[in-house]
Amino acid sequence: MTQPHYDLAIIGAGFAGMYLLHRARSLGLRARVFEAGTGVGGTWYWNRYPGARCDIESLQYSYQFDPTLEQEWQWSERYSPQPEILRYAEHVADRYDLRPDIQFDSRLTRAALDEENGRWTLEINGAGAATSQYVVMATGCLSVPNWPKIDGLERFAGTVVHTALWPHDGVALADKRVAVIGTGSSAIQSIPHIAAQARELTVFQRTPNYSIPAHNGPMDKNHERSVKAEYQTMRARARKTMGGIDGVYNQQPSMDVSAEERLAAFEQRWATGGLTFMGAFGDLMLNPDANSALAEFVRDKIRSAVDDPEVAERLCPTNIIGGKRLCVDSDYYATYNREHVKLVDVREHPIERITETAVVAGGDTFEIDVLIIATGFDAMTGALTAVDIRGRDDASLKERWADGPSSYLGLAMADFPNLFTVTGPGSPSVFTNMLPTIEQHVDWIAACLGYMAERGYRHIEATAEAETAWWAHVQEVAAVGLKSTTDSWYLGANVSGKARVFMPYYGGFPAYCQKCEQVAANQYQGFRFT
Ligand code: NA7
Repeated sequence: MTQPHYDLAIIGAGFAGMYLLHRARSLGLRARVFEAGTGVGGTWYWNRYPGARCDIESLQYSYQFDPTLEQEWQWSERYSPQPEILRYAEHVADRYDLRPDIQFDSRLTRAALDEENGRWTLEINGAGAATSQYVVMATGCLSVPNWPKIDGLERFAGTVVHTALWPHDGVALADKRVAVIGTGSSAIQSIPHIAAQARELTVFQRTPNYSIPAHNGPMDKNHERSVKAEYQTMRARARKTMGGIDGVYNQQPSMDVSAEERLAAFEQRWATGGLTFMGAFGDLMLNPDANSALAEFVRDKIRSAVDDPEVAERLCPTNIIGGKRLCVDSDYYATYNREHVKLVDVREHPIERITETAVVAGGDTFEIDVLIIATGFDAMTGALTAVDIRGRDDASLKERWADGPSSYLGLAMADFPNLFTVTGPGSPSVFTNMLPTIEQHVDWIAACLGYMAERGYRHIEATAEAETAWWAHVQEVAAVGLKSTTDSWYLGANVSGKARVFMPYYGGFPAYCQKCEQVAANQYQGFRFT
């Protein structure tokens, strides 16, 4: 049977894949999206755990390519919950009639370059399915769940769920004895909701995290009106910030002001809530003393929120604040004041094994009905190395990245012609508001494909020199300040056996955009066309 041939195969129907399909149509390309799930939405399709919501305000975490969509869509809360973001994704799919070109239940398992005709051969769900001139991996930065290696996990006879693979029909938690392993953002968002339903909740914590209150609530209609009245101005302001998030960022070093002034600024940020907390001063991620003053401020907040001083101390992080991604919560710390909620520090009481009915840690047996795994993701590279990608001379991307990834601009790799990544390693991605970042990448790729079509070019490939130079710059920038001094998933430190290499670009969204624009303006400098 002859396989269909496409100009462009897009892998993933999250926000990146959907927007790229929309752009591809406007370029007249025959595009097909292959999506592993049964619906659109990517992250918001998979992560359905209770309490899942965006940690960036919805008026900012939304598409800006269509001003009519921007104006018409109404968010109900400051930080929208997962079901609403998923509805938004579904609305976008319908509004731009994307579904006819999206193939669901279709996981890309292999993509191999056919060097003779310069096409990619794609295997979907393990079988040959299509060929395509271009392939764009719109597979997300946090899409491959990381499972802990715990003796006996497969023996547990109750319900086991990973937060990132939450069943569509939910998990029965009411009156159950529940355990959560992990205290990252997913756990911190879900724990108050789980506690509200469970009979007993035991949280197994390896490293405490810093979490800032969301102060979430219904959308303030006046605020919405004022943002929408000047939406483009706000978006333009956001693009000039390091993280692509509009907000007030004070550049003044905290060590230049008195302790009282510092405290007042921290208090004011705490009252505002959210990720711009770190924007209180300019030196918080540069100067260890500044960072430790802020960390102590948050620890004091934890101590005042949690009644039992021992539990409070266990919840207090001691590492750099902002080293790992900051969490944004609603009532996380106060949840530990509830009688039926227990916190187990697995550094003191390591999880020994899981039996058919219990978690055994530190010699104690915790009988449970439901085990919730909130241990995060094989971040940034996981979804790319999960596919057997074969480039020039059968080069395997997975093998090439065994000692850590390397990429030109997080967009393309040498020896993998006509293959692009959206928000790949080496792009600012997870340090930014993902929606504008995705749009910037998609716009860049679309412009590049348009440029090639106009000139009759059929192949584009990053040069090894450009890739090496960019990656050296990514590493050089990562070493600035305190960010890379903490074990985190930015470094691959959360996955056992994964190479420790700092993966996202830490030079900021504006510098990155400027570089991408320069590359395009200089006839795609660092790329080779044929
Ligand atoms: P994260 O932030 O990677 O958190 C995972 C948590 O699971 C973290 O507390 C880990 O502790 C813990 N973990 C991982 N493996 C184990 C084992 N084996 N035993 C005990 N605890 C473990 O993932 P999330 O899903 O919460 O959030 C990911 C991102 O999604 C987040 O940053 C936002 O951007 C949205 P560790 O810190 O590694 O000691």
